[in-house]
Amino acid sequence: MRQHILVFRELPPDQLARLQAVHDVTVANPRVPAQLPAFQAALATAVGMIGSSYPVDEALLAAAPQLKVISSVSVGVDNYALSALAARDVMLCHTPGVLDETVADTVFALLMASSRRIVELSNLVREGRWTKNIGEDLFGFDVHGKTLGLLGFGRIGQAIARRAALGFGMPVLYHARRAVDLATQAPELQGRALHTPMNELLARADIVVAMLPLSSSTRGMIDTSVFGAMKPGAIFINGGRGATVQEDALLQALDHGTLRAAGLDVFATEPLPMDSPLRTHPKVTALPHIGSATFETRHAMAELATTSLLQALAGERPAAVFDTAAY
Ligand code: 8YV
Repeated sequence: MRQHILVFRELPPDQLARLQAVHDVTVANPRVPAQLPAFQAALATAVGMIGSSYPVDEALLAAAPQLKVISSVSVGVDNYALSALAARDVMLCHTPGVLDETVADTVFALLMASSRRIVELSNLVREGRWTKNIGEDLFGFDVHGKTLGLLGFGRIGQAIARRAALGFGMPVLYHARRAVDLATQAPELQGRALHTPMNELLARADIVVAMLPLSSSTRGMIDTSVFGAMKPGAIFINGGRGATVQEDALLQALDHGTLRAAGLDVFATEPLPMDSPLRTHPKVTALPHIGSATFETRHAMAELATTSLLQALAGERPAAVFDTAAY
């Protein structure tokens, strides 16, 4: 039976065509002012929605009485009112797995760029300021052999640990709600990644990477006490969600020397406001949330999200359903 689907963020044409072949599709991006009326009108009869980067809250759900399934083109689900979805028995699909390696690459690029001051020194050349052999004032810090501390050790955290331990000879410490059974989940990391209490990890890590989802328990958890417990001169990377970090505390740590540098792909407010001190801070390498932003991976995410939506609307159990009832 053809059902009404609302596409609220642009899909690759081949994936849009898969949906249009089976269902009646409205494409309306609420972030584009001219498309907002069409988006709001379509909500009334939408049975399925697919997209990302837009808050789906109680008010929106109240305007979508027919809604049965949302397929998010993201692994993170912090844009969704999870308990409201559970209460309305609206299924939420997401895209875990297909982006792990790409996000891990992004995090490692940030880690290397922050440690070796890549952006700053590339700008020095670009701006014609390379006029003599560089001196100690422009030296960076080695990455290979340094101790990596991971806050969060899910699939992406483990992909980062593989790069660090196997590619850069880095001892890896990780902190997570529970230890991971490496023998079954990541045998290549056995003896190379250690489940470590938070304060010990912070005291020992040369580079701390946050790879945390955003939830009520992680919001603002990286605060002054966390930065204060870090090794003097540590480097901080955030590849998960900006709101897990108290950005004022981060600025303090950067300005008062606890942190040598920070590499940030995510921020509490995105896009980063023009007046954010993080945008121009000399010790910060900032990226516009590009974790998964490659042609291959964004297409793979859209493909998985489209498949999940088609399966759900056909009454099948999609591969990647997020357990909203747990929230
Ligand atoms: C998404 C991400 O592209 O998947 C996630 O959770 O953060 C990114 O891969 C982004 O959420 C889309 O806005």
